[in-house]
Amino acid sequence: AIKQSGTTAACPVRTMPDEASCRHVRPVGPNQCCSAVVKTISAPINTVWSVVRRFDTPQAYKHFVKSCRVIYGDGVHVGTLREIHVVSGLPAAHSIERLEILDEEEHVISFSVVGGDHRLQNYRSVTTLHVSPSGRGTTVVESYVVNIPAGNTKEETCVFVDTIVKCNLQSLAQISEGLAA
Ligand code: A9S
Repeated sequence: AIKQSGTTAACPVRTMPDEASCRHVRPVGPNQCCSAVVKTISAPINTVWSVVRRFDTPQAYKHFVKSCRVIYGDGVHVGTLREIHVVSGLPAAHSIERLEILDEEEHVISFSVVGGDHRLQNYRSVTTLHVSPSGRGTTVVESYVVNIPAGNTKEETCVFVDTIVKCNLQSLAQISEGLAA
């Protein structure tokens, strides 16, 4: 359920762990939309984190990313910039992204989109990892806020981005479960 009122919105989803909620609530403007995707992975949190924390190599699990290079910073400090090149067939060729949070203790990573030739202006995501209720796996929560592109509806924008995020988390699960096996 997505609640939106004025310029602030919470994007909690039913399956989100309680301790995740505060990380995934932030301001959403009238021309923006937000959503969150939750995925349970059968691998230890440290294994999943070892893949997710690598701001310099998102192509390790994001299939839409063809290549990535760090263009500013060291890859672990806030303010690091990366340029990704996207596989063909998508409505974009490249994107410039800024590391906003890399919290190794709390397992939080966040980036914002600051440039590129695509239509996802002001995109910002926050990804948090949690030990799953069973104690053996990991629950991943990825939320985002983005401007609604001119000519698109809020629903269209969310469907487009949710699809990409779900693909990324599915691939993250496959890779992490392979590493843990
Ligand atoms: O990379 C992510 O974590 C999430 C998204 C939604 C990335 C989207 C994207 O990289 C494309 C896949 C190229 C789609 C950007 C920034 C814009 C797009 O249009």
